[in-house]
Amino acid sequence: MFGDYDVDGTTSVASMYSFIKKLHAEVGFYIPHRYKEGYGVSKAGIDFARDNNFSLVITLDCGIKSVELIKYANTMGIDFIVCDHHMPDEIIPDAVAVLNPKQKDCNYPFKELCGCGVGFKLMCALCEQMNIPLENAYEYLDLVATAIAADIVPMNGENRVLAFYGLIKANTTPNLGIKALATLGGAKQPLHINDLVFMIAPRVNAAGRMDDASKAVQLFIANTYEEALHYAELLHSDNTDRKEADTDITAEALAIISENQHWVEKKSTVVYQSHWHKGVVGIVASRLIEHHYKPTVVLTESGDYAAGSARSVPGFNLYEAIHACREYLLAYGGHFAAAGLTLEKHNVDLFRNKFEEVVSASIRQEHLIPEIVIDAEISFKEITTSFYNILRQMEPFGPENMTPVFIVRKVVDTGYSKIVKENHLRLVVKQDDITLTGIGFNMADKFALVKDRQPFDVVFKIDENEWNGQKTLQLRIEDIKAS
Ligand SMILES: [Mn+2]
Repeated sequence: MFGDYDVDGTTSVASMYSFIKKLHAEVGFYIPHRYKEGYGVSKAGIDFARDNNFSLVITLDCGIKSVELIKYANTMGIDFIVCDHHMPDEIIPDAVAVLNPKQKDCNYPFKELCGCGVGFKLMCALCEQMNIPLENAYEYLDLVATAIAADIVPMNGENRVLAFYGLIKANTTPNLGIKALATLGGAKQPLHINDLVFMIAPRVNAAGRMDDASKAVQLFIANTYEEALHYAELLHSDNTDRKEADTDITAEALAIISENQHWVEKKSTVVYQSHWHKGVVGIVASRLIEHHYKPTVVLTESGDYAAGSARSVPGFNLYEAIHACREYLLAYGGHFAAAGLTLEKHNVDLFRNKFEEVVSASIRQEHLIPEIVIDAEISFKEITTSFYNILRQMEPFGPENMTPVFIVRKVVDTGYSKIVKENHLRLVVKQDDITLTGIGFNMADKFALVKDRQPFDVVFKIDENEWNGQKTLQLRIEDIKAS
């Protein structure tokens, strides 16, 4: 098994490894190092297969672009099965089988599986072929659900079905690794899809960012809870390091931006510091966008060069903009919303100017204003338990099937709204004669709009709050504005 160092890669390797091992086959796994080897099939990985006498490599969540390396492996008598969901190039690798629903001639009806989903399909097919119960594959549905949630694939069609059953598995007989991570992270039962995204994904990804993602596979293939807990603690500590680096670097980057006041006027942000940790520059770019809402590039030193990550604001094609700056770049790649790039250190300023020129010429004013898509206007009297239960039938939520967002107009403070824990806003508000409570994280600055008892509009999702065994509905506030 050869996979990627992210959640999709490690869950797919872990599930396929455990599945094949149960069939009494000699099996091993290999996760490339994020910095030493990079993404995709690596030469070091093939050499590992040769040195350990493996005759077949199954790639998971990668491989579709590794035409040359697979050819190289073939010369040493190593066959490949490619399970991938990334967009293929013109030339498909010469493997004994290539499973990828995005191939031009692939008639598989659902195109949006994640890498772990493609691996799962191979397991199901093997069960049928070998006449063993499909439950042998279903055992890994919680890992599949985790990968679907973390890889940001559409939560519709088959993905929604797999995630639905995967969540049931995660809440009844979970993979020991998921159980250990959820316990360490203090997750409340039952787990929701968001717990998989925010509790499990950052910890698994932290392993690849800060160190070596192999231990994420070790976690998911652990045979005992004690063993799983051991690896979960390692991931937990990588995540603590990651958070620290992330917080420190974000603070430094924000300070750099505010020291250069004219940058605040710009349509783009490009920051560079040689000592920043490579593993978190993408996360930092996303954080900077929360403060300065514009396309953002965060660079650090990587060997002799400057390298880093770029993140966009919705609606703006970042890849095109990076591509237009290629005269200053040594390498770049990515897509609409995110990209990676490498350049000569002495070109950082030139790149910053060019990028600003390109972005300011092509970005539309509306792209620079954060947008909330509101699904419907309702009134407080419609927010009932039965309404909430109907909404829940549409779970699991995710891309293409987002948690519904509502607006209620002309609500008024009851006098009990207040700021809690310094920067959160606790609302106790009414519309007509119905009172509801709500919480707005990091929205203390909006309190001024509330406290003078003037009517305001509130945009929110509906949440269930459990306190002392009592369940009540509350608003999770997204935004408020004067009516
Ligand atoms: Mn993937």
